[in-house]
Amino acid sequence: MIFVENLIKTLKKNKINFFTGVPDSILTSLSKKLGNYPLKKHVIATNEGSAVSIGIGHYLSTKTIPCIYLQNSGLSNAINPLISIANQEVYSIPLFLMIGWRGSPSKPDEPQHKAKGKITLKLLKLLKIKYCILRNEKDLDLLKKIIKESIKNKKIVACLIEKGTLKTKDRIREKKIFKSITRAEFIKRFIGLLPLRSKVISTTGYTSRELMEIRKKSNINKGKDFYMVGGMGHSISVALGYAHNSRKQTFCLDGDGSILMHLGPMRTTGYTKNINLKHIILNNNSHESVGGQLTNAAGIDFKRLSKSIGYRNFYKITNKKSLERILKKFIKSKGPSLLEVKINNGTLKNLSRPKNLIKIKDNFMIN
Ligand SMILES: Cc1ncc(C[n+]2csc(CCOP(=O)(O)OP(=O)(O)O)c2C)c(N)n1
Repeated sequence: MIFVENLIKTLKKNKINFFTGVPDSILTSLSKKLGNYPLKKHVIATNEGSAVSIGIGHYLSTKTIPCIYLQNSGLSNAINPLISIANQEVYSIPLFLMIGWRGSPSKPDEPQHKAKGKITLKLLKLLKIKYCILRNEKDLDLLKKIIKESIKNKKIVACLIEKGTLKTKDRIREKKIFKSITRAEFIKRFIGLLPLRSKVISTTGYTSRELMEIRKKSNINKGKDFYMVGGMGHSISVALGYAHNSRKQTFCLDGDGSILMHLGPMRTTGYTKNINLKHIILNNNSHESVGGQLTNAAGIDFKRLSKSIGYRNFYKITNKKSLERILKKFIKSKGPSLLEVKINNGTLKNLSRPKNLIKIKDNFMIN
């Protein structure tokens, strides 16, 4: 076990004072601490490649090493700027990566995390990134060593942290939230109103888990689901690829963190003009599935954004009263249409996780 306060202290002693990254559940206590930092010292990025690049820019202007935090699944987003810009054979830019190691072979985890967890160390070796694994406070000495090496040789280094390692000395206070619409309330109405034989592609995290749970409990079988258990940010692209070759009504149940991770495909959706494609953003302005860190989606005018990039229609739901009326209009509309649903944080308890993924895929592919 490691206190996050001691981890941050070690970084500060080694002149690491700037943080950027994409939140991860293993690193939640770090995110909570960074939540109190000024923008100058902490920037939440939309994807891990962008976080690495912000870190590169930080080094160019300050000559100090940034801390880039990420889940190991995000290593794939990060690889491009890591290998093509920061790598020692290119610009040789020192960076410190703090990686939440989901699917580490010593911890039970979900199929998508197991697959990435197994190859994480191999990936780092292939990228010639020296790493240490932080399991207890003694390991902070290893951390000091590799940071020194990073400074001296101007190279990228990393530490890996497994589930349950980081703790905080703070008492975590649960925020009381005023509930208008929750994700679950929306999903219940949504699957009730779905046209027969429609398809739903749902995003990573609580959205897919709640959709699966609500389907199971309510026994509503109109439509079939494909759960994006990984590949965060790619749900709309999968939905687009599906709708492009099908006459089925195709719905993408997306999150604000997810859509911001890869915003470009919204433009592809806009210009391909598929009439059967309907895109829903469940906007809670946060990465709720990994601890509720801000996404900063709150200030975005999705109406103007969607119109300017070619969506035919835009709808918005902000309260329970108008939910059903607007949802019906959206479902009937000619796509591509965007529906923004303002939701409050709050998730169903004891959610199960999609497990038999091959069966889910096979079932989705049957008419
Ligand atoms: C590439 C990648 N980076 C980070 C994560 C960790 N992660 C899982 S869900 C999630 C938050 C998603 O936020 P949002 O789409 O707004 O949905 P919410 O959790 O609020 O329902 C994050 C960051 C991931 N799965 N994949």
